[in-house]
Amino acid sequence: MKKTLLTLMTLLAFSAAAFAQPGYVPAPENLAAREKFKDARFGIFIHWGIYSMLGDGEWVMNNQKIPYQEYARFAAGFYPSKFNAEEWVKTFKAAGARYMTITSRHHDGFSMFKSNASSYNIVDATPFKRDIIKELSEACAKEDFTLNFYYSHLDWSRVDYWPREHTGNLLGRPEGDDNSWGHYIDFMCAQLTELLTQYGPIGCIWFDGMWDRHKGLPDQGELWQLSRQYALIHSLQPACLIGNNHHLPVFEGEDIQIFEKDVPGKNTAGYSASSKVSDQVPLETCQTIYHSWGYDVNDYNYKTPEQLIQFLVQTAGKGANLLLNVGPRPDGTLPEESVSRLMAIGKWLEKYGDTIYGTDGGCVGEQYWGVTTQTGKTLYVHVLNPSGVIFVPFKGNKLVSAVSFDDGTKVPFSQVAEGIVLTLPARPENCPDQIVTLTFKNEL
Ligand code: FHN
Repeated sequence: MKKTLLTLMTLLAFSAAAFAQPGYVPAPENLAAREKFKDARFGIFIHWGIYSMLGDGEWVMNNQKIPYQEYARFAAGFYPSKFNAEEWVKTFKAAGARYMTITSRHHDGFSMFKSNASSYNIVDATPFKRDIIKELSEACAKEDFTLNFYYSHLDWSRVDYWPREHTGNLLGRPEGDDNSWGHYIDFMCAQLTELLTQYGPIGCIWFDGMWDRHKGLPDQGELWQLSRQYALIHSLQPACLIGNNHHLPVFEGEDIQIFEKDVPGKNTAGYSASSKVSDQVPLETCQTIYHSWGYDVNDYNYKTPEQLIQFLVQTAGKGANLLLNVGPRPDGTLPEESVSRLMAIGKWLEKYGDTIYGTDGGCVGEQYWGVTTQTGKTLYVHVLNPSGVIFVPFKGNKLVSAVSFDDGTKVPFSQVAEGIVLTLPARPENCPDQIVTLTFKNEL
């Protein structure tokens, strides 16, 4: 049994390398984009589609078993009268984010952009008739803000999404035929071409949903023809990063690695059981602001601003970006509960951003008291759990100074063979992260 599992895992690791974009060599502009991405550390995720009208999250179609033809009728009632792309982008900038990733098409199959590959899109199928992706691309360009697209591999509306496997089986779709799958892949390639030619430079294509078919089987990349999709994206925009939330180790051809609801290396949410943390590409963790991704009127599980700030720090401590999700209302507004949390993060980043943006995950791994980030000769000690005296297990470089990041006052320390002992000053009230700046003699 153990042997079979091992063989499967070896096959999986092999296939990951073999079936995505074999021999992929990132272009110089792609490598530069990776650096920019890594330095950004914080982005906003947007899950928005016609499902927002039902206020029950983005899986409502599948969960409530809404027949696909009936679901499609919702499009005719979608009119986000208060949508304002510039306001959104300004809000995200004020939150301290450096990019946004929006669902151009989620699993329900509805395209939030003008598409010639399918009339089931926001311009052709709704009375709103405005291409919100176009408006966002213009607002992002104006504000010098990076725009990324989430793109679902999984589709609950199309008949050519066939054969079906784990989800979308109870939505009344007829069976496809032998040509269906190839047709579906052609359709996705046509849409990816549109996304990469209609909206200027795009920071990243963020795939999701591949886990719906043949999850865990070694030929998964081949089944999805990732090599074709990845080569297409990289040929249309060499600087565009590819990420794929397949919950597996990174595939050759991917430029970032994605984790869901967990910092890299952890698996509390259950999506990362098979994800091996890559040391080759930048990392990103996506997280919700409440439980759901899409707008959900019954979701009161809002994380506090302190929890969100601590999560941002924890992801940075693991050398990863945080992609924090907001689910806009059907009228195009961002829920106040979300905006107030974004503003709290923005205020915090305004003061403490130097310890997050442009840093690497610290060489001192996660400790009982918190995490570290670093740049040059500086190690930022982020004390997330209130402590009086802490031990930082770091050797081999002489500590020159230890100061409180808040006001530059000296923090008493002693350096011994095994590491550094810091006596922390009194912790300010409601402080999510007490930061001590350690400066060493040599580069870390
Ligand atoms: O099924 C989706 C879900 O709706 C959401 O888009 C998240 C975001 O990471 N990803 C999927 C589950 O892995």
